[in-house]
Amino acid sequence: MTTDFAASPAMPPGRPVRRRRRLLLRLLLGALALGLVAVLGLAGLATWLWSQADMSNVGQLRFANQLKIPPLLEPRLDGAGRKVFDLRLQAGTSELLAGRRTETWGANGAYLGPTIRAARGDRVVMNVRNELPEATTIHWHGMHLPAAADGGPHQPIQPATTWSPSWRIDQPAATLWYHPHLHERSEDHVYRGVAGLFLLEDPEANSLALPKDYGTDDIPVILQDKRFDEQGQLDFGEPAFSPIGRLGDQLLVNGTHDPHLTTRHQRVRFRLLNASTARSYHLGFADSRPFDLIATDGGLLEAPHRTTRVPLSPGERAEIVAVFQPGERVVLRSFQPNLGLGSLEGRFAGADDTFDVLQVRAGSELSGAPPVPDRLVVRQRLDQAEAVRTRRLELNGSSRINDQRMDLGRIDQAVTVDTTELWEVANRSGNPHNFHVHDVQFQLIDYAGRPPPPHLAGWKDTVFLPPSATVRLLARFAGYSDPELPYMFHCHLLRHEDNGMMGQFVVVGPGQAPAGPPARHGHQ
Ligand SMILES: [Cu+2]
Repeated sequence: MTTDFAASPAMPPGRPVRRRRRLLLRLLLGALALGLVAVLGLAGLATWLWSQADMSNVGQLRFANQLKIPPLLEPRLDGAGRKVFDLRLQAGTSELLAGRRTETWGANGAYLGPTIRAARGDRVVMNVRNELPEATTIHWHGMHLPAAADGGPHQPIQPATTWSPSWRIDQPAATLWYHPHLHERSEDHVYRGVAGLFLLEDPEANSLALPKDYGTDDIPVILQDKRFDEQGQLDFGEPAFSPIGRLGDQLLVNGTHDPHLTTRHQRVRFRLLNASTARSYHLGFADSRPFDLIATDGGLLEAPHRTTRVPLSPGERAEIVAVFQPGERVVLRSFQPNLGLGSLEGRFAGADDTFDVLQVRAGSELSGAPPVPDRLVVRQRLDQAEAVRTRRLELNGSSRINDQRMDLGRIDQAVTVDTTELWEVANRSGNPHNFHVHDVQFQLIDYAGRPPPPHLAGWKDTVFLPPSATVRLLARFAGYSDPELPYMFHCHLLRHEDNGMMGQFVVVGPGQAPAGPPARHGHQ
């Protein structure tokens, strides 16, 4: 090094080597200082992002607003004795935050939609009129129905047109819901506000001593997180590094910000629906009082499960019954959800977030109600020995199943009608996912190698899958076959679904083949 230096003809006289060394030392120190500044800057940025990633409204609410209850949609009977429900999808403005008008979408109103209620055996007709500025769909989440009525990406409803599917309700009492499912647009349309409950009743459930007076002691709790910009409009941006899409820092319950519920009932049933696009919740009361979990996605459990917490990933439902004392106030809260992630990824996926959901204000006198029965329903058990086929589905990255992105023109699986199948679903990524199948309710054989815990032991249509977890489920594909029109299976974290983490299956008659690639009319 010094040799080269000494050889340089441009060197001034004197002590070039020492001067050169001094210069090098200064450069080195300068570089070190710059590096230190950069490292500190990055650390500062990382710390800032870290601190920003932790979201909570705990301690910030006054519970100032009475909880809104979505109205029940009254059907009319047509000449054939069918119950006809009219839904009108529309854009409008809503006062989601006090004093602000936010542009939103809804059904029969500017935000969310009415609660639909039907009973087992009813024949229903759903008239879905699209007054929105773009095509969308309405999918009946959790419903057993013909593929043509399913409302997936193959049934787009163009603006200013009406879609009128019809089917017969043929499944147990349950808390289902409806929401858009347009190809690549589900997250956007649900986030804007199109969603509602679809409650199913049956004689067996009605005969049980459970709170069932809608809006009185049977309370819908539709959970959605939102982010608002400075103008009070829905913010379509998202927090840095989120592996699951948009996460909001404000919570709405039935479209109500900062809500409370006044009750005159000692026992209250809450129908919890996670209608968020990405956020998982971990629900319980702030004082950790026990409550009874009585139902999950597909309906009542065989027996109530006494617990203090219930996890709920996007699309999932849970029904709980809680007991209140006269005059007390207690907060329903979402505690930090266990997403199965490390502390770094978890923080950016909402694992450190806590939200006060709803303050319950019990009146000074409460009308009593009998305790939740020890036994609820007798549930038919699907038998693993009857499974005619095992399918393995691997969730890869944040946009693929079995290494393929969703293609509306490709049928991924063909199932024979009136058979039971075993599906093995494996999360092979470092991201959290959940798995939803259309048309059926399923039963878990095992969850991450263990017997399913009580909250996953009943009928399910959506199940959370932390990284590396595998779940084995049984489903019976009864009744409806259609070699042309597929149903969907997908991740219900809607960004993942929109990115392609979805596949298609047809249910065919015995010996029948799929009718070939479906028309790609769902494409935009
Ligand atoms: Cu996912």
